[in-house]
Amino acid sequence: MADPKDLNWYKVAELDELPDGRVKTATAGTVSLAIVHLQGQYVAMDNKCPHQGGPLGEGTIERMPDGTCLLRCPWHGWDFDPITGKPPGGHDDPGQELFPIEHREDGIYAGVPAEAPAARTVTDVMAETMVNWGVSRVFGMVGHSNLGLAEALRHQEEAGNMSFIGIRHEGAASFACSAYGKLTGRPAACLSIAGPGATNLLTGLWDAKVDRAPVLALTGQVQVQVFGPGAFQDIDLASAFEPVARFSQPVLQTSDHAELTSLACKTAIVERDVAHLIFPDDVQTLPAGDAKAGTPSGRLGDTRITPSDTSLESVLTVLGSAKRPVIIVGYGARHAMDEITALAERLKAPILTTFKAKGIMPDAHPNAGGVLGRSGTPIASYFMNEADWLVVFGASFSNHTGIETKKKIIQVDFERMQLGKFHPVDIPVWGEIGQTAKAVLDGLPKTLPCDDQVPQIAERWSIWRTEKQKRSNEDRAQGLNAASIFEALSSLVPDDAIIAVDVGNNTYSFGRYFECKAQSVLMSGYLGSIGFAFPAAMGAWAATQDFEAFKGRQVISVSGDGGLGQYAMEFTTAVKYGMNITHFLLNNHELGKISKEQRAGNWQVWQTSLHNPSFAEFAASCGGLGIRVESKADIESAIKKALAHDGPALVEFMTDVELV
Ligand SMILES: Cc1ncc(C[n+]2csc(CCOP(=O)(O)OP(=O)(O)O)c2C)c(N)n1
Ligand code: FES
Ligand SMILES: [Mg+2]
Repeated sequence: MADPKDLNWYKVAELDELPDGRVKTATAGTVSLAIVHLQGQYVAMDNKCPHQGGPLGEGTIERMPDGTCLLRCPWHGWDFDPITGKPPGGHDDPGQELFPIEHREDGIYAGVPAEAPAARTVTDVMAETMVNWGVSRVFGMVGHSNLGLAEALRHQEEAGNMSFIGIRHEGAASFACSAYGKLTGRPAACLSIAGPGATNLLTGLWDAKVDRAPVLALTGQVQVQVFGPGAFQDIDLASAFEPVARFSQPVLQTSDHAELTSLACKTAIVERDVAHLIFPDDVQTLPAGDAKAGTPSGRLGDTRITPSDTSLESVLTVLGSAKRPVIIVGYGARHAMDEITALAERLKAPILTTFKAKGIMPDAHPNAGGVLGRSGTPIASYFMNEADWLVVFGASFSNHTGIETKKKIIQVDFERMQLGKFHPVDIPVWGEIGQTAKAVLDGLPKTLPCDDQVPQIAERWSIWRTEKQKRSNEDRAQGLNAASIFEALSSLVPDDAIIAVDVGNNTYSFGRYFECKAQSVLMSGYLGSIGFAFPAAMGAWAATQDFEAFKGRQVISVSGDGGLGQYAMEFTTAVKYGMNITHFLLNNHELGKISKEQRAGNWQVWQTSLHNPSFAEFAASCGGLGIRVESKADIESAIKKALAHDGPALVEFMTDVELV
């Protein structure tokens, strides 16, 4: 045995804690020990049973008919001599490793050798590579089949390169990553175990995929040698993730670990899609020696591509003679609004947005025509109907937006597959959106024949604001109306807040009534998943910590009671990590949108009522601020108080299901 002076000593039991004839588990540094107390003697032995790693400290000491005692493993009953740690029966098996014990005045101590510095593993190389590619945030749950990888992520967190958020449901991790990617264009990673942890990730990953957000999914897996025959938590992850992940590969002993990770990160960033790595348990801790980590250097090109001269000519010819051109922007245009706004000002034309792009054009701008479509305003639909040409930047022509396909259309997009996606357009233009808008503006003739539509925009807003005011005064004595809530939020939410919305009538109302200044709006667009808002706000909050450009921006989420019910426990995650998120809940005790659909479709209203807790009390019991609002007079003060609260807050508005 080593010289006691070279050992690290840890207290493993109080003097009177462990009755004679008993065993318990104790941790000395990072070494797990079984501490035996038998016939006045203490023994410390390696806690891990050599069979399958069962915890001997949770076993039992049994007295045999011949008077000898045996320590029995709790899992499958292997026996050990409690004093020597050897198996009974004179095997030459060396038995369990023993560690020296000291009886001191204040307790029983065990001495364990000082830890050797951790050897660099393949997952260390992979985590370093992720960091080099800008992955600095991981949401997930650590567990049995990802502990080696988790250790590598922990090393990166300790070095200040990465931050980890432990969620309550893996679905929240992938939604948070999706929102993080939608907001920043950069991937965060979500971590899960094999089997159920991995399958829980799928909804949020689909959300990211269909809305073109980069995400890195890291799933644990069973050991390589039990792949396939249906071992515990062994599901075919490659097949389960195949349709959602643009890149999905198992990490094997023989893989080029740095390059595999670089390709995963590159796919997520360039394709704006899901990349997935599967980590078998036994591969995660393989030694990597001094293998170099991968980097993005020389692997990414400039994205500012300009359209061809021919495409530009066609656009300029049209706009040189259009009478009432109208610009429509989708979320893909969000980084090009300076150029597009300049073009709109020159054309004296309105800019309408899709719902997903709500907020990328401030509603107060003289050229802003608001949101088009089902969650939109009559202003936007008026201008679209009156237009002779629609100039569409970075929109995907969803049914929800309903861009009128009978109109003459110029469509500009960075992605060739997006051009004429659902139907032909008159002029498809392939180019980066900002570059294209600028080139069009620069090429326009000095005088243009188009109408000045700007005064009409102001008139239309005035008509709509009068209508909103009327709705905000409605009261059936059955709860608050949505118009008055969003009227108050429009004036009180900070100009540059990040707002994650959900799905349902609450979200339609947000689209119609909330007037954006410079807020960023995040939503589950094409997937349209209820439950998105709160975990998305966690993702947005993480972005405010990770990126200079988002620092200090207030994070808000809005949902209905159905939506919040799906991920409500994540409120505890927000409290644990001190996330400054303010959630506004429209509680109508109903899947309101579905009842409305049942009525509209001449169905019976069936199974849409909800039995809720007091969400305000729930928020408070989680350790946050919770406020319940029942009267219109209290709306503003509740919003102000919640926004001023430093930490997670929830305002529960008791709303009228009909007044949406
Ligand atoms: C994951 C998921 N399940 C079901 C739906 C269908 N769905 C759309 S809106 C909605 C009702 C949402 O209710 P609530 O959050 O209370 O919003 P409200 O319409 O009452 O404002 C449901 C169930 C969905 N979009 N996503
Ligand atoms: S793990 Fe100890 S007997 Fe199986
Ligand atoms: Mg509801």
